[in-house]
Amino acid sequence: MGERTVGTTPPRALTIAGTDSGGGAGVAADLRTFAACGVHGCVAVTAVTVQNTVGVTGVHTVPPETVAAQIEAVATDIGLDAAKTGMLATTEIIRAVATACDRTGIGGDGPTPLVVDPVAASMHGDPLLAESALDAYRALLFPRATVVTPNLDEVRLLVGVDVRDRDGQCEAARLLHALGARYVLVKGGHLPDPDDPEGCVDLLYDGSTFTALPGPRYVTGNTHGGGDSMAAALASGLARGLSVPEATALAKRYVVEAVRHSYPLGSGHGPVSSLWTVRPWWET
Ligand code: PXL
Repeated sequence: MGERTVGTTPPRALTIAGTDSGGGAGVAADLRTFAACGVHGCVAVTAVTVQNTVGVTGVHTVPPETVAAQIEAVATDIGLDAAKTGMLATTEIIRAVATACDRTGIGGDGPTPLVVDPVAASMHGDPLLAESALDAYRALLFPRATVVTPNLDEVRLLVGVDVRDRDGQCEAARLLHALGARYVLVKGGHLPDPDDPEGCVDLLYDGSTFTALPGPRYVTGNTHGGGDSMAAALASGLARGLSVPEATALAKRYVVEAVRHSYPLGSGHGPVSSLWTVRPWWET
């Protein structure tokens, strides 16, 4: 048998996000999602969180220049087909991310699409972002974003709209789009009406057209990491060359299944299963 050449480079995506010691959210969820979507995942760690399924008890931020250096190291060697941001923690880190993105062609007019998931708090309400950093999100990241993916708590913080129904979702999408993102995805997971016949509706807006993405609403407290997985699946679709509407529709299908396969863990909120597509290799 002669020598054989093996392997072709898969699509490459970068997550710029924090770690979760409980393994449910942040970098762990993003890397699992990239893997499930057939994408090679790179990582720029922004913060280390001390947490379990009950809550976050500590946050240790990474120096902004180290965050920027991670982004530049992978962009200049490995190359990137898409990037996403998760927990960015402080104004200084947001500023460093914006500068590094500009240098490496991520977001804005650059060739690499950027998904901005404006993470502000854990599902227990523990803060993951300095309050003073909201201005930096609005001024520095939204104008560079291909898509922003806020949940309704983040919408309230960013544009001051208390969304209760579809009209509120549209109003919030318009205000968020005016901040400069090319697309806005206002997620409906936190909508107050559990009996909506359309289930859990996310709303995509491109500045002129609204697209509703309905999906079933499952009764579970185990949705930790759901938003991260949605944004990472969306980035994976973009890395594979899909349009934003196509990638969003696929990400919605993916995350619905991740929630359906969510599981209990510890004594608090368990995670969605971002590897629901994957079987242990010995069973394949
Ligand atoms: O799911 C949002 C999120 C993102 N990143 C980190 C988190 C969380 C939620 O807890 O801990 C690191």
